[in-house]
Amino acid sequence: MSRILSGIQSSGQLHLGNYCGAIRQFLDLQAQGHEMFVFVATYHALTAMRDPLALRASCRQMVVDYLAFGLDPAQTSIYVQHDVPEVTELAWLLACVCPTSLMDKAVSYKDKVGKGFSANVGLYTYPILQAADILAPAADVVPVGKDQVQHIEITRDLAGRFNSEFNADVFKLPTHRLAPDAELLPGVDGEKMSKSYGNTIDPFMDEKPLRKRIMGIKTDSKQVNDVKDPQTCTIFRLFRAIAGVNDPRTRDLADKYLDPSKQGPDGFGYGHAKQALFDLVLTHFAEPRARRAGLMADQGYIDEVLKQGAAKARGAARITVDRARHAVGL
Ligand code: AQP
Repeated sequence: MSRILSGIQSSGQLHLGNYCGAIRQFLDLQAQGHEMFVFVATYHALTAMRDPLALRASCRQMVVDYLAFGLDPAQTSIYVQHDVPEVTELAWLLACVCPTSLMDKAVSYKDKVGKGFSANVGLYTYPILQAADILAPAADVVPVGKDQVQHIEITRDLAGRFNSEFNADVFKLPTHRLAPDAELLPGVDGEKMSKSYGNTIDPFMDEKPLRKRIMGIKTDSKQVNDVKDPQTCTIFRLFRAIAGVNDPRTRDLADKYLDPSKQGPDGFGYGHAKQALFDLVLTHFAEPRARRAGLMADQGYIDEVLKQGAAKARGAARITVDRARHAVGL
């Protein structure tokens, strides 16, 4: 059995990209019986957020949503990043072996600055903090979406450099795990679905706004009787990511793109595809949607989950940080 670690930034509401890229993997790995650490990355969110109330609310909501999706605190330690100060201590030790050229190569920093995010030092060095998140509890495997693979490579690089520069065997090198059929999910505008780009679909939305959101997905101007390309269509890509590549519903939808008469004499348009996606989201997330309301009403339970999760994460992290301090001569 492996030790698994992953986290999501509390920079907004969880979305279908986070679910397909990360959360679904957490659930699979939990079902396989691995030891799990899943956290809310509040300090990472702070690289961009300037609204304390929104940060606090998003952090709390993310914990509720982890539980609603089916993370089980009996097997998965759920915690918030700022409750484990050992991680930020470790980040400094790692920063001291990190060449600036390694940060210069990180594409997510360039992407975010390119999209108008403030070019602050926290954002620039965020892969170092992410490395500390992973190395502190000595994780073996990090489930991520495609956009995060480079950061796991940076983590391995920093762990190897530290071990070699201090001639000590402090860190084991983790590996990343991509979701089967992993792809970067597009948002309603066709760009990467991202909390901070305003293009997300939230699987917990009430039905009416959810429908409006899905009906607003950008498409080309092909008409009901035109042949359409499923591979380049945002609606189809979202449907396939949720239902699965080999699911008969996905194959049926692809068939209708390629032969609109399969829907009936009136053809098959993007409106039909959007309706199919809306129905799929409601069925696929029926249980989490139902569980969420009960969890929101039980804040005492959420506090207890976080307390226990932080205690477990701190215990594991302290061992690593003490070894790292000893290795550097502190
Ligand atoms: N569009 C996506 N498709 C597939 N996987 C995705 N992930 C995020 N967006 C997609 C995966 O979700 C996990 C947590 O991501 P994160 O919130 O920590 O960082 P992020 O990738 O920067 O996510 P966002 O939504 O884009 O947040 P903001 O806007 O705040 O930067 C990761 O495993 C990620 O791969």
